[in-house]
Amino acid sequence: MEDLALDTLDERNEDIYLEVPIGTIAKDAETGEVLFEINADGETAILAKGGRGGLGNVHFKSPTMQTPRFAQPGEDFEEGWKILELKILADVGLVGFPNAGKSTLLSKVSAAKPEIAAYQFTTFVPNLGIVSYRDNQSFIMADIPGIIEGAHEGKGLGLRFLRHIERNSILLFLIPADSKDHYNEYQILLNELKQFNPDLLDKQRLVAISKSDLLDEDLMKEITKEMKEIPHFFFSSITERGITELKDLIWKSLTI
Ligand SMILES: Nc1nc2c(ncn2[C@@H]2O[C@H](COP(=O)(O)OP(=O)(O)O)[C@@H](O)[C@H]2O)c(=O)[nH]1
Ligand SMILES: [Mg+2]
Repeated sequence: MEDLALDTLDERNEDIYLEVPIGTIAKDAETGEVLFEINADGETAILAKGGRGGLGNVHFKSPTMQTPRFAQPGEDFEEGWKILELKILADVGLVGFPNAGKSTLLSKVSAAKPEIAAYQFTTFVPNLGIVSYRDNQSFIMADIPGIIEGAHEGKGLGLRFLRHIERNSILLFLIPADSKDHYNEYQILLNELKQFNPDLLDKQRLVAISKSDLLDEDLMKEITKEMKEIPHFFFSSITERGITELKDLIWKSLTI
């Protein structure tokens, strides 16, 4: 017992619970060591251990000793920086406004059965699909709910959508053939991502013009001119035109 007169030592703080999404990894910030993962609903783990509380001097008060000058200090607690991060969701995430054709593409290239409709918010949560690729290889594609302009400001459900985008290794932007201004639509999407988290622009990007069955050669040339120097390719989930090339391109991007 030490000669301490700290009533505060008697404080017994409650445990602090942080709620995290499934797929959260806890790491030590200094060493990068993975401490644990939360992979199930309701799972708990200790991020930093608190010491057992001490006993303040009032605890040692007795009839013969009204003002004890000693107290029992609490045990040491753990202190340090930890990182909580979400695991990568998929190899490639589809980015686009509602109706860009994201869900249709995923259903075409994988066994996933996302809802498809000409309705803005068909996809509320990311749908994952395994895309088989040549010689028994595969990659995972995520159909992320459509971004709406102003998503970064928390408009509508946008913010939640943007969080999903953080969790993909490469991003495939879909600009539908019938967009009024393809170049501008791409810039708006980029801007939404940047406003939300500038690091998102460090991710590898592929740009595709979806619903290309709506285009003839002349219109394609026009779009290519419109897109300026931004590399892009055309595909259609309906006619499957360009789908093999699309998979090749994704695979190439994932393996460099
Ligand atoms: N013409 C044509 N329409 C398509 C194509 N892909 C999707 N669509 C249509 O576009 C609408 C929106 O598609 P969806 O996949 O739900 O878009 P999402 O909101 O980006 O997931 C639906 O009516 C689809 O049938 C395509 O390759 N060609
Ligand atoms: Mg959808």
